[in-house]
Formats: sequence, structure tokens, C-alpha cells
Amino acid sequence: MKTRRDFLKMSAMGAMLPAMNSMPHSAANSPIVISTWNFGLAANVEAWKVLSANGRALDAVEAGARVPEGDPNETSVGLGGLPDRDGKVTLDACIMDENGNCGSVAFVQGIVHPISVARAVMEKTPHVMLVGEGAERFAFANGFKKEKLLTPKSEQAWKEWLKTAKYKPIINVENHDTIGIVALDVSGNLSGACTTSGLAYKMHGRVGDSPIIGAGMYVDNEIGAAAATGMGEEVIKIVGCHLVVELMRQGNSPKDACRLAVERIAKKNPERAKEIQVGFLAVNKTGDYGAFCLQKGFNYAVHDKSGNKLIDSGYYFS
Ligand code: SD4
Repeated sequence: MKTRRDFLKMSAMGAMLPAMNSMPHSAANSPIVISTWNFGLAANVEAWKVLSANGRALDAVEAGARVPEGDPNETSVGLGGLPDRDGKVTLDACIMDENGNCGSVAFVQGIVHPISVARAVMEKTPHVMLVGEGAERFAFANGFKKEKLLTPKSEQAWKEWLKTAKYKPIINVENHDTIGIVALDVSGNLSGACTTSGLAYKMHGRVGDSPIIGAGMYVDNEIGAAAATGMGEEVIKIVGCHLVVELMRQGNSPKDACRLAVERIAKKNPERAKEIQVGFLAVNKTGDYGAFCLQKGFNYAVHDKSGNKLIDSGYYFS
């Protein structure tokens, strides 16, 4: 039987728990943020401001994702994103926190920061995903401004494309890169975000992997977080980022987990795999990180206490 003294002792320990949860985490390498492609460097700088002030990973990944979203010169995310075949810029984004909460928007137009709309979906609605006009209506009702996203540069590129209107996706740095960004904060909590204008000149209404929780991004706070870039259709088919996290759960390092997921795509459809790019990056609970992709050319940015740097990912087709 529990005595009154036991009960008091337990209550005192219980009262300490929230304090312990917010104590600095002893992960070997935290805080840390990693994000896709060259523009990950600038995104990491904003994310690091949050992380280095002992802030929350969720705030860090949102702050980071907003950087390329707001940059009119990045033609693959947010403002200035390349349009679909019909000349419409349609955006996809998702976000996930350390408690498994997530929010997502797809096929949204006229909003520069879909990642923040995704966060609002997570925090202010009973739903995970809003799409199209419904997502836009929700965003405008929550203070987001309607803006024109098609810049003269992207409009010009689309008009050039219309001359031949050939739809053969070429995955490279110039024509469509998603920002996928994952972080571990000083409290040992993980979060992730992913935002994109998707494949350039896609069919109107096409949605890729980026806003699909488990495909374009996934977080399990016990294990790790992962984000994807490249040909979204192939990522969706293997539920890529959930797979990467599950492979880490089985004991694989972040890099090996990414490699095994890439190999799954390559083995399932070897001919298709030769023509496309897919890349994954991942971080685990102790701040180890890694990436892997199909073709040479995918890089990612890592910011930890030692600084901010770009790393070339390992690749399958050598
Ligand atoms: C998509 N995964 O819409 C995105 C595009 C991308 O590098 O990441 N490109 O399929």
C-alpha cells in the first residue's frame, strides 16, 4: 500500500517532470538543422536563430522554410515558383511537430507562405490537410494576404516552355527543388517542414509528395525526422519519409536509412529510376544526420554548433 509519504514523493517528482522536459537535452549533436539544396544554407541561418536561442524545432523549421518561399529568385518554392502548364503557380506544404501533430496544404494559389498556412491548419483546425480553394479561404480568414506569385522571370520561362510544351521532367537544381527541413532542438525535440511549387509545368491540379505526411516529410520524436525532394510520384509510392524513419527505428543510421529508401525506388522500377532524381535527408534523436539520392547532384545544408555547411549527398547511380 502506498503511504502518504510515497504519495507526496511521487507528486513532487511529477511536478518536476515538465521542468525536466524543458531542460537541455544531452544529444551528442544538438541543436541541429538540416535542409535540402543550396538554399538550405540561407534557410538554416534563420532556423539557427531559433535553435541557438533554445527555441523550439517547430519554430525553427517554419522560419527556415519561409526563406526560399519568400525569395522571388527561387523558382521552385513559393513566390516566383514556376507555374503549371496553365501558367498557374500552385503550392504544396506540410509541417509536423514533436507530438505527432501535423498540418498540410496542397494546390494553394496566391499565398507566399504555405508553410505557415499548414501550421495554422495544424494548430487551428481539427484537420490535417486542406486543399485548393478551401485552404485559400481558410488562409485569408486567418490573416494571410492574397498575392501574385508568378514573377516576370517565371512567366517568361513558362512562355518559352509553351513553344514546345514537352512534358519530360528533368530533375535538377534549376527547375524544381523543394525545401525539406528537419531540426532537433536543445530540448531533444524533432520537427520538420516541407514546401514547394512542385514540378514545373505539371498538370493543373497535380499534387506531389511534399504536402503528404509520411511521403514528403515525417517526424517521430522517439526516432528521427526525414524530408524528401525530387520526383514526388516515386516518393509517394514508397511512402518515402515514413519508410526512412522506420528504417532508423530498425537501427539504421540516417544515411543508411536514406540509402535503403532510395534503393527501394531503384529496385522497384530500375528503368524509371534512371531518368529521375529522388533524394532523402534525415536526422535522428541524437543529432546524427545523413542523406542519399538516386543521381549525383543533390546537396543539403547542415547547421550545428560547428557552423553551416553544404554537403554533397551520396548517390545510387555512380
Ligand atoms: C514534387 N517533390 O512536387 C516535389 C518536387 C521536388 O526537387 O522536390 N523537386 O514532386
